[in-house]
Amino acid sequence: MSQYKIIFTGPVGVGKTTAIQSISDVPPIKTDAAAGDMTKARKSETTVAMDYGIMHLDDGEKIHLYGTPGQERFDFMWDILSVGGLGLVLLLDNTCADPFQDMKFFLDSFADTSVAIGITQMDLSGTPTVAENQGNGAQRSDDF
Ligand SMILES: Nc1nc2c(ncn2[C@@H]2O[C@H](COP(=O)(O)OP(=O)(O)OP(=O)(O)O)[C@@H](O)[C@H]2O)c(=O)[nH]1
Ligand SMILES: [Mg+2]
Repeated sequence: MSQYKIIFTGPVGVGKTTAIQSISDVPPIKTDAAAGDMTKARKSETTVAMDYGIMHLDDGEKIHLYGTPGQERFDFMWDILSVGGLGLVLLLDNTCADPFQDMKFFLDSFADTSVAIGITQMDLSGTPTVAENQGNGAQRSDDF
């Protein structure tokens, strides 16, 4: 039986834990703890180690879903979680002042892997548009 690993990453509060919780076929494992710093202004809890879930495909294949912490002070987990990954889902928050800066930062931090980019909070902010996001992501040929 084939098994794959996909890593979800992106800035604090973009929705990594929520995304894995939404698509996992098993109750996800979360490591959220009370946020005690700037993050607290946005939400009460933040991931401190990882999220984990599983998607079962029809042919018996399994996709292991790993979510990183968003806070940069836990970036030592990013490398650990990335080992053996098929690719990366990079989530960007459309309500951020400059989501393209986050895009560049995370693409630089997770070099040498295939990336799919998802934009969250588009219900709260319609800009940048999907086309504008695609234009900025085109700096790496394997994106989108
Ligand atoms: N309105 C709106 N809310 C969203 C969307 N995506 C996620 N959220 C909400 O935004 C919050 C995101 O929280 P988390 O899933 O904990 O974010 P995270 O990326 O895991 O954050 P860290 O672990 O702190 O890095 C949750 O309250 C979600 O319900 C979206 O597209 N629109
Ligand atoms: Mg989280």
